[in-house]
Amino acid sequence: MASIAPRGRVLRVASGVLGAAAVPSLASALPFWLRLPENVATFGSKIDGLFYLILWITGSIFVLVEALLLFFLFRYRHREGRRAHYTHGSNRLEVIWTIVPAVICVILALLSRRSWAEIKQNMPRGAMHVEVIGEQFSWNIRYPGPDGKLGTPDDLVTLNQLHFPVGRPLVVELHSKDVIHSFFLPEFRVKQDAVPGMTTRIWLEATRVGHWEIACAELCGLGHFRMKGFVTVETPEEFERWLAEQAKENAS
Ligand SMILES: [Cu+2]
Repeated sequence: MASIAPRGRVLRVASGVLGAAAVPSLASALPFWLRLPENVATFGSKIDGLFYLILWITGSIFVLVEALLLFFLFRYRHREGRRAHYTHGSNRLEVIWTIVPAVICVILALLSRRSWAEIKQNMPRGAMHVEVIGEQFSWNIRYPGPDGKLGTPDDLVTLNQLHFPVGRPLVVELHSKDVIHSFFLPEFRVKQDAVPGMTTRIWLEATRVGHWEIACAELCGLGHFRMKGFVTVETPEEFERWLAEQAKENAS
């Protein structure tokens, strides 16, 4: 039996493959409808690298399998006088096509482990916190008021307007009032379910100022199509000014 390469070597080889997949020329070789939208998240390139790697692996297998299917359809088509014969299959082939995908899945899991921990498990320090509550069919966004703390009487609430400063991480505490929604910011590579009765924390950080949209990516009812919000990333000064305006409006 062939010896199994040490884990370090497997990871090095796999990292090389991942690096190659992240090369923009490979991504730009895809037709425009297969390319991802612009990335404005600090961790976005890591997700894109994994995404393109998986797309190339699954895409190549798909093309190979479909080509073989067409080939066998043609090669063994019905012909007068040709008799079909019974075959049980091949145990060796069964083992190979079970083990190869399993190994690919394990390599992908090892490759994405560090990014998963960084993006999904460890919340950054010094982040601004907001609370986002999905409800049929809008996003309620709660900001800490002048005391800088969430969950106090001076909190500010906006409807469908998520503002935050560039260059500082934002932690979103996600809730839902009614059914499952999905907080989707394509340009920030964020898509997270908002589940009733649960608090889910996610974080993101913008690389530039700009305006983008929030979508709901979970079919949540008849008005799902109009459950849209807006993201505004601005300079810290502009953000403070906007927050002060909101506080004034809330007070009046
Ligand atoms: Cu929804």
